[in-house]
Parts: sequence; C-alpha cells; structure tokens
Amino acid sequence: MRLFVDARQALHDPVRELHNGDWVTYAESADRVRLVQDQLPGWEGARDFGVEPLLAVHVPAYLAFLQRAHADWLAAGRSGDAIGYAFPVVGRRPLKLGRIDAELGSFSFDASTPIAAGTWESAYWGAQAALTALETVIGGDRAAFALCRPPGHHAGSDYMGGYCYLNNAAIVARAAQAKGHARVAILDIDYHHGNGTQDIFYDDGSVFFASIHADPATDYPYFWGHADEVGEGPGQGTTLNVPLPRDMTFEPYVLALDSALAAIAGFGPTMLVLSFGADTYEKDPISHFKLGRADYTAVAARIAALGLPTLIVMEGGYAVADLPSNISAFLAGFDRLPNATVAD
Ligand code: Q9C
Ligand code: ZN
Repeated sequence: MRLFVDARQALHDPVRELHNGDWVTYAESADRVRLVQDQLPGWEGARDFGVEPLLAVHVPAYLAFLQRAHADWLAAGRSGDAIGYAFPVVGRRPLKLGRIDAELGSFSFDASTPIAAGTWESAYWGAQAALTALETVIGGDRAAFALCRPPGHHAGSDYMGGYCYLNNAAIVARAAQAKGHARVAILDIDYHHGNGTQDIFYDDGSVFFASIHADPATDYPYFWGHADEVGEGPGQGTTLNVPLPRDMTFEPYVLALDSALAAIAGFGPTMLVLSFGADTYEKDPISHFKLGRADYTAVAARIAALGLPTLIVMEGGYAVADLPSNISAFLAGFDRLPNATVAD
C-alpha cells in the first residue's frame, strides 16, 4: 500500500490545551507525524490540488478565517496560540464580527483547538496528502494511506474542534464523488465520535457515515454520536452511530465493527473512506478502550474483507511512541487479500 504525508504537516505545533480545568501539553503533537515518518519506510509527498476540493466541504468564510486567524491574533497584540473562549451556543446566527476572539468562538465548538502559526499550512497539506492518496485508489490501487495530521473528523463545514481544522475524510469523500463514485461510505473507528463528518453528511443520502466510538454520554464530543442520530431528510438512515462503553475490549468491539460493516455493505458503496484513529489503543493517554497492537491487524483485515477500494486517513492516536508500530500493524492487516480468512 502506498503511504502519503507532507513534511509541512509538522509545522502546526500548539503548545498547550485545556484539559479538565488545567493547562496540559498539547496531546496532538507534531511528533506524531515526525516519528511515524521516521520509523516507517516508503513515504511519498503530497501533490497540490488547490482549495477547490476543500471548498466542496468547507464554507469560504471558514477557510479564510483559518488562513488569517493567527495573524489577526498577533495583530491584536497577543502572542502564542490563538484560543477562543466564548461560543455562540444560544442564538447562533451569521454575525460579521471583527474581533479575533469573537471569530475564534464563531468558528469552533470547543476551546481545545488552538490556531498556531503553522496551522493552516499543516492542515492544508494534510488534506492534499489525502487527495494524493485518493488519486492512487481512483487509479486502481486497492487501498492507500494518508498520514493526515492535524486530524479532521471533528471539523464541520464551518467549524473546528477536537484538534481538527479541515475534514480530510469528508474532503476525499466529496472528491471521490466528483470522480464518479456516486455512493461513498465513511467508516470512522477513532475512539471519539466523528461529529464533523456526521454533520457534513447528515442530510445527504449519497454518503453513508458509520462511527464506532466511546459513548458520548461519558466521552468527548458529548453532544453528538448517540445511537438515535440516524440522519435526516434525504440522509435519513445513512448515519449509523455505535456508541460503546469506555472499557471496550477486542471481542465485543469486533461485534460492533461487524454490524457497521454489514450496514455499509447494505448501502452498496463503490468506495470506502476509513477514518482510522489509533486512540482506541490500550495505552492511549486520553482514551479508554483496550485494543492491543495485534488487534489492529485483525480489525484492518475485517474492514479489508469488505472488498471496497479504500482510502485510509489518519485521525487520532496519542500514545506517540507506539504510533508507528500501531499504524504498521493496522496497514499489515489491510494488505492481506480481501477474501483472506481472518484468524480470530
Ligand atoms: N483535553 C481526535 O482524536 N479533548 N480528537 C478535549 C480534553 C479533545 C480528540 C478536552 C479530544 C479530541 C481527532
Ligand atoms: Zn480521537
């Protein structure tokens, strides 16, 4: 399988985040991309597809904000990372507000997604890496992997959150549709619910979104990912949420995975976008599932057995030292033949 990343994805380097009332070191560190790139061989760089495929998902005002937010922050006399603190939860409406703090609130749903000097460049090139990987799958490869970082699945069409700025999975799903794949499925196996991806396709019956994640009753992002969220309008029934208890181990996890895979097969897509988060790992510092490294190989083999052309994008995974081997274990499972027998 071909692997894609761009060195500029390490430029985004926020210092700290608010966690349970304290400032802590930013979990989504630039080392995630550096270490994986250093320890796994065979990377290829990103081609530049421009902003057009980004605009198929995100509104222009949000993209413009991402590009100038850090400069506006500095112009306001601040230093360090731009972080919002006031959010228009009640009575949200399209106000044109000049002050950077108001804009940070308008375009985000949490305060744990800072904008640093290199944020736009990293997010941009991460999305381009995903689009580059998609080209190989469109060209006939069985699967490709993009080491997207920063991740994407918490970002909506006009908001950032959860360490995410550009929704890479949504961007490649829309790009695949533009290349003739009318029905696309997105499977999200990050520990956290992919609320941004869900929102983007909630009323869209042409993209099936399935997510297996920690129950939002106990885990971030809390306000999305509950089992009764199934889509609306033409998208009614094309969103599937499988919330799981925090202490999830491999055997019950696989039952949930198989139910999501069956639903995806029933939808009849011609392309799969896989949001792969390695934060389901037993040693992840901010998550609580109990999957081991070998489990990743088995999980990937089950997904590969769907037999769909698959574009894999990286989401979370914060046990940084273990990230290269976890990714490697996952991709090894995927490279088995689609109809290979899965060892249980
Ligand atoms: N620091 C992804 O895995 N937690 N995002 C914020 C505690 C945010 C995780 C509150 C977790 C976001 C892509
Ligand atoms: Zn996550």
